[in-house]
Amino acid sequence: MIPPNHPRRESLLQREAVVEGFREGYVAAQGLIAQGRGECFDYLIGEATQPFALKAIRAAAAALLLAKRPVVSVNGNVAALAPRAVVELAEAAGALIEVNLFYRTGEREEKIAEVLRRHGAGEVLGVGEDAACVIPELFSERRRVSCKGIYAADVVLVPLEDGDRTEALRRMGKTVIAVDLNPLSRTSRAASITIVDNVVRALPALANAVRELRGRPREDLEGVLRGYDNRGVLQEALRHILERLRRLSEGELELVG
Ligand code: PTJ
Repeated sequence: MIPPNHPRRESLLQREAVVEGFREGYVAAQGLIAQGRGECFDYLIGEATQPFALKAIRAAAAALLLAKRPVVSVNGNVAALAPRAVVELAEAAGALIEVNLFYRTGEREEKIAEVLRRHGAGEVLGVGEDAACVIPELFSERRRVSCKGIYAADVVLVPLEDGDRTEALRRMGKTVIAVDLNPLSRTSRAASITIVDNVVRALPALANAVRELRGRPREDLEGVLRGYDNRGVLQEALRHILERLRRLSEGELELVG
């Protein structure tokens, strides 16, 4: 039980959610390590959605609204941390939801689909026989995808993704939106749009941005996308971390929590 006034309550609740998902058998053991890495980067960016993430969120919302076949990909960690946010985002963007796992087992797929359904999802793709199509040149179990989901998608949102698949999806001509707290990861560098933020904050913020931009003329949305520079956004994230560490190290800034 985490006391309501604990200074690190939010972070501890997220950790507990991932551990609980592991105990229930749908978060991979490696997912616990990924969460620890994420916590570390979240510390560095200040555990808040920063301006560089807001830029990426706006571009991602435009890409989702312009998409013909958008898909949200879900793995164990995302199912544990933000199941309701996935469902709300998919509804707002008219996107399909697909389970796609790096450490794939039929049992985990089923359990994740069940978690999503418990949080309001209708159809969940990528489970069992549905993952019958193959992403070329990819050797992890993530190569198996739903033929009517990720395989046919033009825009794929991949929270907590691995670099290989991001690159493979880009080679297939898809727009890849990543959510990754690590601005140095291969995924961050290979994605078309990288939201350097915690999925817990980024997915609801993205759903809001989609609702805000919905109804804007196509040309406006295309303008938002044209003006977006992912390399510049990642450099901004690194400058933010650098400046924050400098201010902390010189006593200009105090940590709260
Ligand atoms: O459920 P599966 O089988 O598909 O496996 C999922 C994991 C996450 C285990 C798998 O994709 C994996 O091994 O990922 P990596 O290579 O550890 O990368 C995870 C990335 O997500 C790292 O760059 C972390 O910094 C980042 N990350 C971790 N937690 C969060 C996060 N980014 C955003 N929000 C988080 N909460």
